[in-house]
Amino acid sequence: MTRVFSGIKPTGNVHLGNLLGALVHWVDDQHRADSIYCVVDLHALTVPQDPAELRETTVRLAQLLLAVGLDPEVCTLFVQSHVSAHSELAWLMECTAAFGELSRMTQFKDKSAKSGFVSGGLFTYPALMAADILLYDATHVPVGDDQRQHVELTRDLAERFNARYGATFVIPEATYPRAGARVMDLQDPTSKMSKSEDGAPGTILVLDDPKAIEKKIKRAVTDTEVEVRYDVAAKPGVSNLLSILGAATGRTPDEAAVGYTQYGPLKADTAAAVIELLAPVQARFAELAADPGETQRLLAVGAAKARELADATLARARDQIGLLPPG
Ligand code: ATP
Ligand code: LTN
Repeated sequence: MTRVFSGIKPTGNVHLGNLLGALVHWVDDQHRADSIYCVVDLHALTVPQDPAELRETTVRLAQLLLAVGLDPEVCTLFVQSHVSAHSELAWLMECTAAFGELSRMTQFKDKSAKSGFVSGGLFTYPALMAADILLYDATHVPVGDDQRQHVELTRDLAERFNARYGATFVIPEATYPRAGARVMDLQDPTSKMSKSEDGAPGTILVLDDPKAIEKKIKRAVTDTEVEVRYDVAAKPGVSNLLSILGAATGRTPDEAAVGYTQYGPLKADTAAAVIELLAPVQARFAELAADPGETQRLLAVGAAKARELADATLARARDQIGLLPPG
């Protein structure tokens, strides 16, 4: 049986990179495999959060995932902190992980070097992520390339736990989106488009209005040639527009390039395609945002489904490691 699990943090704004690089694949996967998706709010706590803002971002992200096409009748969608087994198994995973291996996580090294306050949670973050995945006997974990090391660690922890205490966990495998699924920043096409403050000119947010999208794409950095062709090394800006246009219209970047001889029409058509791609998502989001009670209800249903699976795995792990049953 194939079971997919993935998570997304409720921080920042969801952008076109998240949508094309991850979320559209989640939507596809839900029809092919038993799929479980999680808004990982506990992971957001590794850096200090404003409480009201965190609550707001968590609901908005869930609404956005529903708007993009995750169907709670088909997949399981829930908020991490609603299923307490995540925190409990995370402790068992922290005690299974070695200090040295957590110290080698490049994301920890990068993030801790950059921030003034380094929480203990930032260090043990990968143990919580391992718990997320292992609780559901996930076989496949769709993630970006930056999460490769964390999924490797999850496999190591599962294997170590199984070897020490007997077969408990399924060993998961990471899956990565197809090459070319990486959306780059419109102003700096050699770095990936990333979450950022509202209004960043290089990032298209899924909830940007058509005017903002047009403006950002019109101002996208290209190059001094005039030829339209897909060549990431020589023409990163134009290639990024072609991959966006291709992804938004179900074509490869090379196919999308056919017929263009100037940058102006390429930009205009890319903007139009992105606006058309996002319009139904934005309309569904507006409906969901108008009825927060319905989102709460759907998340409660998701959490109940998730809890059933997670509690069973947690009970197995508790038993194997020798914790006395509560009776
Ligand atoms: P950021 O660095 O902007 O915070 P992120 O990768 O940390 O982005 P996540 O919430 O961790 O954001 O990402 C959710 C998913 O979106 C991940 O699977 C990630 O690989 C994918 N993703 C993020 N940015 C891009 C991008 N520019 N192109 C394609 N996929 C992306
Ligand atoms: N660490 C991931 C988010 C994440 C996740 C997970 C992804 C938390 N738990 C479990 C897949 C499976 C990130 O920063 N993108």
